[in-house]
Amino acid sequence: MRRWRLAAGVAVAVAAASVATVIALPASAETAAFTVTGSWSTGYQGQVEVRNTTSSTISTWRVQLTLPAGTTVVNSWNATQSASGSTYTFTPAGWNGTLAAGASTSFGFIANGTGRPTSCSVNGASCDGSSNPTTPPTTPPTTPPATTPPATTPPPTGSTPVAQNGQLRVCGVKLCNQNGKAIQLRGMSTHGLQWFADCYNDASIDALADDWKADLLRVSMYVQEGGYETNPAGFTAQVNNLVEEATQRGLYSIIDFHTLTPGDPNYNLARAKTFFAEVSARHASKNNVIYEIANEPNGVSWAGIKSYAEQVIPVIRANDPDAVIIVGTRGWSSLGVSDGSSSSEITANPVNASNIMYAFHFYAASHKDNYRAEVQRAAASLPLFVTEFGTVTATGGGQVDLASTGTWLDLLDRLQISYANWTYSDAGESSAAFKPNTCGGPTYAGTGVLTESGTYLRTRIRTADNF
Ligand code: IDC
Repeated sequence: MRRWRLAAGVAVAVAAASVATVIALPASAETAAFTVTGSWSTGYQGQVEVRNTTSSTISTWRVQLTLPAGTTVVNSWNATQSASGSTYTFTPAGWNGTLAAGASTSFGFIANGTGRPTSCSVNGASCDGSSNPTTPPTTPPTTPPATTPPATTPPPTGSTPVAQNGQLRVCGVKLCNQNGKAIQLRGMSTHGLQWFADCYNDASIDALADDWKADLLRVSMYVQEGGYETNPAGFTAQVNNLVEEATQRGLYSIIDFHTLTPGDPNYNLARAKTFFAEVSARHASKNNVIYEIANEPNGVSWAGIKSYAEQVIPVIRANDPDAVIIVGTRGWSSLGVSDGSSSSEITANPVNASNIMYAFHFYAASHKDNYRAEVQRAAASLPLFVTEFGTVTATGGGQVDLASTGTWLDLLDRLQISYANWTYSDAGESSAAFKPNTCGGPTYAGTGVLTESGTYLRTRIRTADNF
């Protein structure tokens, strides 16, 4: 068997956002090198490059890393990941198993905790350079600049939502696929990544794609409440990783800049520009990324929201000119209704940009006929996207109102308005799709792990798409 070696970063302290390659690689074998591509006080982003330095093609690879107590892998991309205790096994994602002579591939992961791998193996062989005294150390490869993004996921193939629909665009008041056909996307929103990162892993996102047959994952990155503002590099990496996870499965992904308190998005204008410049550069070549620039503006006028949008949209467009961008609306994205206003203020003074949609959010137990009437009216003149809704009250808890939810979803289906449900998480609140304490796995598919709300949404979302 060919011998693989992994250079593991066991003893290297890495500064935030720096890149460090750690152990020397053998000169003539397949190799794998571990680097830390970003770190923060509570975790880091790791990357492993697998290289075939032999003279013949190899067809698969398997890397195992053991992490010290207190550090866990929360998600990974460009590899299939499984865990047994503290040992994490990474095998090809499906498209990156075969490596021609001299070729390489890389996969990445997010670790919660700061402990670097304590041991590693490749195809079952030890990969600790020190265990093989016959292997001479070599010079570490040149450190790439910190801004070099990890390999991004190639375009999807097959019958996934993205394979079928490709790059979306706004056509009149509808969302259209690459063939100009009006379509509806149905999916789920994450909860706050600062709280529920453990809910988003290979197996749970597999369940969303394969068992729920969803089209869409909304990646909800709070800005306050312990979110982005506390660790921009870490949260940006987390969002990027989840977009890669969605991309690997042919799902559309909404990048939600989850402003909530304070409600004026202009408070976060500088952060939004920085964040969207980074994520749009990273995902520019993808056809499945939708940008949602402000979750729920509140306590701010439509003019203030419009001004914010007209400063953030060009930042995204500079990198990713053809992506659909969604603008939040007044009164917690209620089209103004929760502020005693209406969508008329938007139609009278729309955002000066093309290929954009407007967000509408509802919580079925709180928002009923007058909100539905406004959505129906607005949908005639504004492209709408329900980027968030709950089956419960606006608190995210309380009674699940399936009657109102059903009426809402029937309306959205009829109007072909896309939607994402709050939340794909095991939060201890009735809006969560998973029962409390189920995100640790191992089971995410089926209804055994689901709440009343999750069971209902899975049933709705699983029905056939009309693409
Ligand atoms: C809620 C969460 C809850 C959290 C709270 C404050 O469900 O666990 O404590 O936010 O961050 C929204 C927001 C969304 C809210 C949700 C339910 O976009 O962040 O999540 N909601 O209250 N708008 C209307 C309702």
